[in-house]
Amino acid sequence: MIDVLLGLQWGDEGKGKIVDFLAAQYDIIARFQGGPNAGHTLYVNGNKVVLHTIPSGVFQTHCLNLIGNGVVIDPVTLQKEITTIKALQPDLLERLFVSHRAHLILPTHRALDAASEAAKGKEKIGSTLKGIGPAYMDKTGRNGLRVGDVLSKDFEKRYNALKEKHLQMLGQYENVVNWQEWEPAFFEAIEHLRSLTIVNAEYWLENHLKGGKKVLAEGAQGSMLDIDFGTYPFVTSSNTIAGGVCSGLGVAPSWIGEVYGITKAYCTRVGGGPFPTELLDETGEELRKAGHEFGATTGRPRRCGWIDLVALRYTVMLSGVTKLIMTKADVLDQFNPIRAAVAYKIDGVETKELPYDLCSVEVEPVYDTFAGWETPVSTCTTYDELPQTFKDYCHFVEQYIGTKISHVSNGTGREQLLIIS
Ligand code: 2SA
Ligand code: MG
Repeated sequence: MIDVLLGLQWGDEGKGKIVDFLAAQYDIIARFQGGPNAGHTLYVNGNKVVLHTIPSGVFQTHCLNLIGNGVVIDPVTLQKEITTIKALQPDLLERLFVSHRAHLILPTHRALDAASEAAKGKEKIGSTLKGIGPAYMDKTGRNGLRVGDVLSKDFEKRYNALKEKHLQMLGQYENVVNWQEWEPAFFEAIEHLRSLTIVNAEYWLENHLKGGKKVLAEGAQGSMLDIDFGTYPFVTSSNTIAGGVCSGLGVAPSWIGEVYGITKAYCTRVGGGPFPTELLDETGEELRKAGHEFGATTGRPRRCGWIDLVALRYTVMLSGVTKLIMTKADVLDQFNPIRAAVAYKIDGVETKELPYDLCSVEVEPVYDTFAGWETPVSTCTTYDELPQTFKDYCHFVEQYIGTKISHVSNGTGREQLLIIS
């Protein structure tokens, strides 16, 4: 079977830590979308490691790791990441596999990302500037270069042809970054990419599945950043919901089993776009401090607010989440009261459904209020030890969403994860 793990908010729900924990039960961890815009943070033997392209199963020595066809790969970032991880995990390359159908991010994709964002001014998406949008545009525009192409004799010719197209596009922008200085590292990284294990991943996976292996599909970004269902146009360029797994790995829906959905006990967003429960006051600032809410890839401060159950119920529905995981519960220790949005008021009318376009309407969140626990939960080692006020909060979330919470993360440590069911 393939189980799926996804972020249910705007990313940074703590997917890296949970995959690292769950990986013990799986044989293969596979990334199915996104690219180096992701930042999955893991703590391994006290070392903080941030993964961007490589699946979070690399620190479980029995796990094979697959970068699927739905991922866009920046060869330079990948090479750097491999060098860092190899120092901690020398057998990495024996357990890393790359789909030949995954698309490549070129230096000019990054230049286009930067130019397009700069031209948007106030309307900018808040892209990570990793070239994600332009690379996916070339994929759907049928111009892209794929991993399999690096094995072809005329790779450089195809690269130059695509670069020419990009240069024409870049011609319409005023300030273009000096992408030429990125080219030598790009070609060095292409050489490195050729040395990796490039596989026909859909057959590779099918063989493993038929052989009884257990696979975990690791999502990146979050469901509210999904290209179709997120807060468009303030989204990323891939399908981040469970539907993306089949097209992003080449597996049939009948293989999908459990869907783990991760939510923070509160909510964050990095980049532009609507965020109904955002707190622009001191409480928001306190949440950012207590939760160390800064982008794992760009270091940008994350916007913070209360949990948004309207959005959460929507994303649980979209992916058919079977197990809900709540992370960063300990961050709320010092807050009293705690709030959760249970409806949106739009033009004086309350709704529990996500509107078509959150950008063009004025949304006033309707909150339910809960007593805070005002005691550190990070030292609890079982769910039973948690304060009753905390359990009441969890129970309310479960009731509202209609899905049970299976795990609560109460700290950054690998062992700080309470199993409920
Ligand atoms: P992009 O780069 O084109 O995909 O950006 C489009 C939007 O998607 C958001 N996005 C993210 N949001 C949260 N976390 C992400 N990963 C990094 C992290 C981000 C960072 O883990 O912290 O370090 O800043 C991520 N990647 C993309 C992005 O903010 C845009 O709103
Ligand atoms: Mg992240």
